[in-house]
Amino acid sequence: MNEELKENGNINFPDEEQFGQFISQYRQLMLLYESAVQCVTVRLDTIGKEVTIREQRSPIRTVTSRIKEPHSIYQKLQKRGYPLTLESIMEHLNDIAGVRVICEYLQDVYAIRDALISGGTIRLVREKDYIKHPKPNGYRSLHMIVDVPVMLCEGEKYVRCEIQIRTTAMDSWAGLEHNLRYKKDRAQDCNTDQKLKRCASLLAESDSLMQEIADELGLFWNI
Ligand code: 0O2
Repeated sequence: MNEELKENGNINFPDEEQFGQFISQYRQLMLLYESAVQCVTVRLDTIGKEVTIREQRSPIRTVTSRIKEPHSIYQKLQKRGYPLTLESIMEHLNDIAGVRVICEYLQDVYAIRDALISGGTIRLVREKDYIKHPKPNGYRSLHMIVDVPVMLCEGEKYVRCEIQIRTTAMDSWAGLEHNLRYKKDRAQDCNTDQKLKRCASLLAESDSLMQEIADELGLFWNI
């Protein structure tokens, strides 16, 4: 972060002490986001284990998480015209803490979503359903913005976190597209974009068929 700020040079700190204070507060803020990620991953772990005991299968393939890098924080704030301050980070960015859940079937996506917010500890703030409403490029995933309780010495604090839930098929597409296209400065290429979109449709068809098979076998669960 220090280097980032010095490089970009868009914050003027009157002295080293104030700069040091900013860095210390930034670290505390990131600790909050790390704790939020832990809270979500622990809940997901429990959901996975509960369903495995009941249904003899785990609906969750993998859970990954990340805290947004300082340069990405800076770029996103700058792109949207917000100042690089701690208040601005908290107010304007929902995805400093990010958790991605990869699951087996389409129905698992929504069952995991429901299980996460059942009980009310994790509070749903907003949802973007790019599965029911895919992005024009073919991107599919369920995005949840949630508030997660984090216990601090001075008491409980709710911290924002983004959870992306998708099937393995959606994830394989998103991974490749992320490398090829997303935020890449390559020249627009209609042919590539159309092919990528076609791949997304084929994978979506496969997800629907796999769900049909799961339905026929009665692989349904909810919490
Ligand atoms: P990165 O590099 O993955 O970290 P918001 O402020 O939440 O309303 P935002 O941030 O545009 O607006 O949210 P949105 O649309 O929910 O997308 C957030 C994240 O979803 C992205 O994070 C990507 O991880 C993923 N995503 C969205 N669209 C696409 C896409 O077209 N292709 C791929 N591969 N991933 C996508 P970041 O921070 O933009 O990027």
